[in-house]
Amino acid sequence: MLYTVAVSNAAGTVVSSGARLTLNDFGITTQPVSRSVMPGGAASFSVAASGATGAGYQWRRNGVVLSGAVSATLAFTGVLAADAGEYSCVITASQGVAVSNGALLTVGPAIVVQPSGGSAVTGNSLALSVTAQGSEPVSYQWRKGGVNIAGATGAGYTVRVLQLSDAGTYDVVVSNAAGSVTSAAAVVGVSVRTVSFSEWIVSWPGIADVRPEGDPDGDGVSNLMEYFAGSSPVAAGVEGRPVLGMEAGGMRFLYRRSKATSGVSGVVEFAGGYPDPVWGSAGVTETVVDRGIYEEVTARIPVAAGDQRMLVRLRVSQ
Ligand SMILES: [Ca+2]
Repeated sequence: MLYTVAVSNAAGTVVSSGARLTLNDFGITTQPVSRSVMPGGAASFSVAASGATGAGYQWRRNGVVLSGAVSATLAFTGVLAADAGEYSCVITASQGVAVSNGALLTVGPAIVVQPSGGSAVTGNSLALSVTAQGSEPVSYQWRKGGVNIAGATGAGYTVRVLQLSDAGTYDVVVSNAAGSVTSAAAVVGVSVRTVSFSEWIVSWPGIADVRPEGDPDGDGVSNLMEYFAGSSPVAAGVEGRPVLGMEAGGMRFLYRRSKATSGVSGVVEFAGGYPDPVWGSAGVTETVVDRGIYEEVTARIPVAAGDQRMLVRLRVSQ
């Protein structure tokens, strides 16, 4: 561009000789813009400069030169967690060197190791964990049956004292600024811890009689029967006692079978022929209802025509 100057006064006007002015307006006109993308997605950064002649571009990630990234646009397809970082571009032209602003690539979380469930017995603990990658900070929310678990916001979640109600399907939602991903479901099974009679009976504080046939609470139910039913041998009560009733076609005998036992079995027997009974269990059918820590068993006992008197018992043995 050619500039001249005219100077005037009463005597006349003088026009200067031309002076050439070169405007060095080399500079970045388009800065890269921060992006958020989920793993596997696409993203790009672009720069543009004005007044650049013969510009060359060199992108950097976290200040480190990216080999081969020498275009005005840096494009990603199939973004990985490892791509997260701050990107800037150095533009080199005959007019000088300019460095762009930094732009962040925030990559959403990807789950690298899924949580796995398992089975455990009541009273034990069970640890669930997930391994995820993605731009920090990453947050976690564990769920059971799709419902958030209060306070379960770490990469690991431990159920300390398992109860039957802890059985279920767990997953974890992993989030960061770019988005969220939900883990695979981990199925947790919980079964009742079993204990032998000899371990069980001495676990009652201050128990006076630990024999299977003992009845320290004086409720007419032996220790072995209390063990079988899951009732207390030191607190007299009717909970868990068998109940006998009549129904069409026979008798109904309801009893409780604890799941916490081992090495013990119970058989419903009946006898006619009073007063000289002959015990047997032929024809007895049972239906079982799961009540969590015990099973509720309904035994049906056939009654033959002419049976005037019948005895029914639950025989528990170990
Ligand atoms: Ca008793």
